[in-house]
Order: sequence, then structure tokens, then C-alpha cells
Amino acid sequence: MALVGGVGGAKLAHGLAQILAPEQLTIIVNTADDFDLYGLRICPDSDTIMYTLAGLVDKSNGWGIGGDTTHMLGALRRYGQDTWFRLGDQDMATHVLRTSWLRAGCTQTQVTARLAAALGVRPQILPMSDEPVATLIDTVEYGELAFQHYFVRYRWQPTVKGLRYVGAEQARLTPQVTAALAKADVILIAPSNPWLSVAPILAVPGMRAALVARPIPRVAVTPIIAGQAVKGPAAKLMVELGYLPSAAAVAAYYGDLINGFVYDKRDSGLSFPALRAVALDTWMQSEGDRVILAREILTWIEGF
Ligand code: FO1
Repeated sequence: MALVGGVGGAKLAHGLAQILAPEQLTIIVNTADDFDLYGLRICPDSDTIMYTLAGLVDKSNGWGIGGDTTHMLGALRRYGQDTWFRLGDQDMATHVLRTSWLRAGCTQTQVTARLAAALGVRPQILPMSDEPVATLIDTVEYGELAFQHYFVRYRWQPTVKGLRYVGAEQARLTPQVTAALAKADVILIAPSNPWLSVAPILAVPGMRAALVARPIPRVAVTPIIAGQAVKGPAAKLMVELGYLPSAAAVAAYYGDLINGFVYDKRDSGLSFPALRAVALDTWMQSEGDRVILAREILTWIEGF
């Protein structure tokens, strides 16, 4: 089982999907980046993973569909709309169908399964919950911002003072997530942003306790290499929240959730006294690197 959010997480999930049988891989995905736009429900992390595993993703962005056009955005601009969130025309089909199926009474878990199956994605992609949860970011410059406004509209430049995962307290574990947690033989936390992508998953009541209760390898992969994030705001956010931007601080943040940690070989000076830890090349620059890293992690875990 892998806990995943964002582009870095999708890359490792893609590597895992190429070496594991579909029934051996369940992906729990962050839904706290989800939001409504133009009356449609947009689920960026879920779609990023789905498109990546389907081989459809835009390879330079890491999100959206490769080769997609943006005619609809042009038409929205003609109506005077500020089109700061770039929705592709093909991508729109996903949001239109998702929204109509949700309105017809399907759960987000059902909708995600239906979309993924239609695209030929075989590993199970499970939303962390079927109830809506939304990350809100308190910033020095603009006060509290909805996640996509902070991340996309303001390109994660505002200074972060704090985070809230609204709705998390009312969210429930789905039967599908509960069953997956019970049968997992390894829990892998992808190199996703710990505060923006993984923390909302852990904020679903019962999630963290259910993970910690499993006497199996629970391994996180660092999103920080040599004090920097490969992509996105992880290192900047850590400084703003008062942490040192290092893999050691990430491991400490996860605490007893994990019993193993994969850090980058460029950080060979670091030590993780209370954990089993391994230094690997975690920087997935090519598609081949994803498979190599996934295989090295699984091989290391076999000797746990
Ligand atoms: N990220 C951007 O930086 N700019 C965009 O315009 C943008 C559009 C977008 C459309 C659909 C989608 O599924 C994802 C999209 N993303 C965009 C990525 C995304 O919002 C973030 O990477 C994640 O939410 C953070 O994990």
C-alpha cells in the first residue's frame, strides 16, 4: 500500500505499478487538494496518479493530459473569467463525468474506480475519504488561502504561517481503505509533501492509528534531497513552519508512524538512530529511475 499525493508521489506509484501485480498495489490518495471550479469537482492528486499510471500524463508538467488543448479556457476568458487554473479540454471530460456521477449519488471512491478502470488503470486508487476535506493555508501576505489558490494562483510564493485540514474531523475511513489497511503487508509513504499531501491523509480520524497498529514495514521516502525539494514547496514550507529543511526533520515529523526511512544517497552524512534507514538514489529524473527506485526500496524492505 502506498500513501500518495502530488507529482513526486505519482512517480513512485508508477514505478511500483510496473513491478507489482495490480492486486499487490493499493494507492491511498490525498483529496484535500480537491476543489470546485466552474461548478465542477476537480481532484488534482487523484487525476495526477490516474493519468500517470494510464500513461496519459503531461510529462513536462507532471499533471494534466499530455498534448491537451485549452480551447475551453480561451472561451472562458472571452467571458471575462480569470483562468488561473489550467484545465485542459480532454481533462475536462474527467471533471464533467466525475461531477455528474457524484451528483447522481456515487461516492468518490466509486467514481475514482470507474474513471481509472475506463483508462485501463489496474492498481486500486482509493481516495483517503469520501467526505470532503480541504487544506487551508494561512499566509502572511493574503491571510487564509484555499489550497489551489496558494499553490497554483500564487505559485506557492506566499509565506506560510499555518495549515488547517477543514472537514478532516468529520471525515471517515471508507470500507475500502479500512480493508486495504488490514491486508497491506507494506506501507510506503511516497516522497510527497509531508504537510500538504500526507498530513491530510493522516488527519482522517482513525487513519494514523490504523497504520501504526500494523506490525509491518512502514517506510517513508524522503521528499527532501540535500536540503531541497525536487519539485514544489516542501523545503520552503519547512523553513516557514520552523523546521530545518532536511530528510532528518521529515523522518522526525513522521515519528512513530514509520519504522523505516529511505533517504537520498546525496545525504550520506545523515543518520537516523531510531529507524531502519537506507540511502538510495531517490531523485527520479527518468521513467526508468522510477522502476529502479521502486525495486530497490522493495528489495531493501524484504530484508527488514
Ligand atoms: N498545477 C499548476 O501549477 N498550474 C495549473 O494550472 C494546474 C492545473 C491543473 C489542472 C488539473 C489537475 O489535475 C492538476 C493541475 N495542476 C496545476 C496541478 C495541481 O493542482 C497540483 O500539482 C497539486 O494539487 C499539488 O499536488
